Amino acid sequence: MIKMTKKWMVLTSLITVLILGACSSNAATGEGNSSVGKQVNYRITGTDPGSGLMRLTAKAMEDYHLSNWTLMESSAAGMTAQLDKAYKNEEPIVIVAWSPHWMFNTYDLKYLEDPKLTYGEPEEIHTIARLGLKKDHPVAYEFLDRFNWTSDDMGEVMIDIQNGMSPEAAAAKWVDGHEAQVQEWIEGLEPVNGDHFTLSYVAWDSELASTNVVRYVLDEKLGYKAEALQVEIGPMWLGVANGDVDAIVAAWLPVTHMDYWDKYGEQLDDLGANMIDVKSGLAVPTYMEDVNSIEDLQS
Ligand code: PBE
Repeated sequence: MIKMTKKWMVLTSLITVLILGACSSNAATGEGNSSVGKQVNYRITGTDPGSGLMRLTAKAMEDYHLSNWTLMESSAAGMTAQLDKAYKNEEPIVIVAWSPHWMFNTYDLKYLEDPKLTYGEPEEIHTIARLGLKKDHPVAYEFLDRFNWTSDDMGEVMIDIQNGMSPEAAAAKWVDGHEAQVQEWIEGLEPVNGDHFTLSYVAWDSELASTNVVRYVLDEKLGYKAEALQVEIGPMWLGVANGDVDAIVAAWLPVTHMDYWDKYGEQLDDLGANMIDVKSGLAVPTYMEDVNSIEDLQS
């Protein structure tokens, strides 16, 4: 009788092991009890080094005790390529994400809850000018001061670019299709005669859209010869602070680019928000049903 029970015990534990094994093969969909960390090799798919989101994610890893996780450097395009690959195979992936971004239209994604508010509340994208711009280029300055739009507006440009249109053509299409809105930005401004103007931006999809729209308006409506230089985030802030660049429309404040603002703010003219209610954080595909909060990455 006693022997029999032991046999049964061995058998039941064997069955348990088998069941657990079977469950972990469900890892791809986030089901079963394999931790999300194991499923993704404790990797967060990041974006460009130096970007606000990389700094905030490093902080999130401290705030949420994710010391065994690694934040992988990439770029905005590299991140979406990895997301696309994982998504097509329904594989688990944890990414740094921000909106507005076309990825939220193309894929079913969810932001992970951030109860410690490491990524802050929804924030704004600001237009920043070099000191002296108002005096040197009053027409461009006034337009930039008025420039503001919504994430839906920006989404139209981003999706056209994503569908293969050049950023210049997508921006031109948007401006030509939104005459009344553009007119508000330039009402009463006397076009100049070919003055040079320099914008710079980082190759984030959101800023590719906004910078090209602004450049097109400066060129086509206000008589400037404007160029848009694509740079890394550090040089973008430094360039406008030291006056090499006239303006940027890519400052995510007050949280994401806080360190750059702290460093250069006194040498800059903040023209205020060109978009409100923008957001960033960590996100996963919605098929990872059991993962809803950054805290869920701890197990
Ligand atoms: N982003 C897109 C940038 C700002 C815009 C969220 C990747 C960043 O993290 O700095």
